[in-house]
Amino acid sequence: MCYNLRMAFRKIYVCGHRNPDCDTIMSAYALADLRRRTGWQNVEALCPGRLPPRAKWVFERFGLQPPRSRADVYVRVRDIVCPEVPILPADQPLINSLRTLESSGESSLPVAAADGVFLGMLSPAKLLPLFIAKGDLSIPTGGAPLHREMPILQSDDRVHDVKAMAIRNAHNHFPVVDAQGRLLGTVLKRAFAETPPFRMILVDHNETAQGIPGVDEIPVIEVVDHHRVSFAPTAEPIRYTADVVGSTCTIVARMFRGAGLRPSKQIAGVLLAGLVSDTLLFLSPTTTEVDRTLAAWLEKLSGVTGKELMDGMMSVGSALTSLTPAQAVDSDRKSYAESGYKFSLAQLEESNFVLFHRQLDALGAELERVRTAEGLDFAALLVTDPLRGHSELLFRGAETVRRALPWRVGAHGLFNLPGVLSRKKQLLPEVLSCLP
Ligand SMILES: [Mn+2]
Repeated sequence: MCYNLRMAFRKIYVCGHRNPDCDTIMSAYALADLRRRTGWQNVEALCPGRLPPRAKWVFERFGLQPPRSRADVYVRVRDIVCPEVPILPADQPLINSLRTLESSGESSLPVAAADGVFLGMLSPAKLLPLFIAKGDLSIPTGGAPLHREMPILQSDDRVHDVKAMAIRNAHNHFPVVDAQGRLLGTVLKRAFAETPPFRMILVDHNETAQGIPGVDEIPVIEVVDHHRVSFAPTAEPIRYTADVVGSTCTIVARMFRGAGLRPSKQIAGVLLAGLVSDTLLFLSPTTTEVDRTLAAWLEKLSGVTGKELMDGMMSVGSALTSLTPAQAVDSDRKSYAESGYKFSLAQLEESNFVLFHRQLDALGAELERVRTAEGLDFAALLVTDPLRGHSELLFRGAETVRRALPWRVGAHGLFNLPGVLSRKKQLLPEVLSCLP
């Protein structure tokens, strides 16, 4: 009857940025493996949102189970249920329940029916009239007067939403039930004041605004990244591994080496896939010698070439054919707030620009919709052809920024960006320099 009492205590999530790309997912997956191999427990890589088709292809290629997709990591009431507080079965003789209550040191304990449904709390004060009338403690616990005056929490409630109420409430513990009214256990009032039982490792990003929703509720213990630093000061020391290299997978591969460990054949393949996808098979100007050196090492360990993985990923239905315009714009979109401007830059890799030009109206309308819905000054979509090494930019919003952009407008009213492959290293700096 007492199911789900073992809570996931101190789970460590490894998670990349929202709208995940291959580098973010592969680096999270491989880093979780590295941490487990170096003795950490309860480490789990997450995919923030939907697994993109190209990432799915990589996991299938190596016969691996992809990381679990999660929409958010908000801390829920079920996560802070205290496993030490017993649940009293309704059919147990009252005298036994009173003994449990006494040895627990609690002022009251929850009672559940045989089907798990919460009946009420057993507390000595409520029992006094019963003692006086009968003095019979052989009745079942469920037959005794129970009380239900305290708030009953739902297991799915966000801790954030019920915290203030719980702390102000006169009761010291709260029963937690699921959607069917079944008792999961008890949350102690003090649990609301404690740090949640999870920890977070961020990969391929360090700005919580770009992270999985809820990431700011969980203490970050480590960051592995190759982006600009915008991380808030921390209360305690954390591990921070960053470098100016072409992919986060490169850094994770180097961490394996640094620990004196070799990734397995499959993990090496996963790392290689993330590395070539982020460096666009070494064509991106973000590529460094370190990326090439580690790619060669990963090729040896995995028995596949980077080219083979890149071809495989590119052969999987492009975003423009397999997704709606809304999904395509959202699949790899990052939001920024700079110099009083709020904006969003999306990027797609596509080697067939005809597909792009055919959907211009729909994609433009989607950018406009996102811009209005999120109160942005402008929103743009960079479509990059990694094979030919250039990009085109679709821009909606702030006319002053648009006019300041350094590129020529070509056919279809799109900006032509020859040689531009990297949003981070080429597009973003130009955009930032255009903000008045
Ligand atoms: Mn990356």
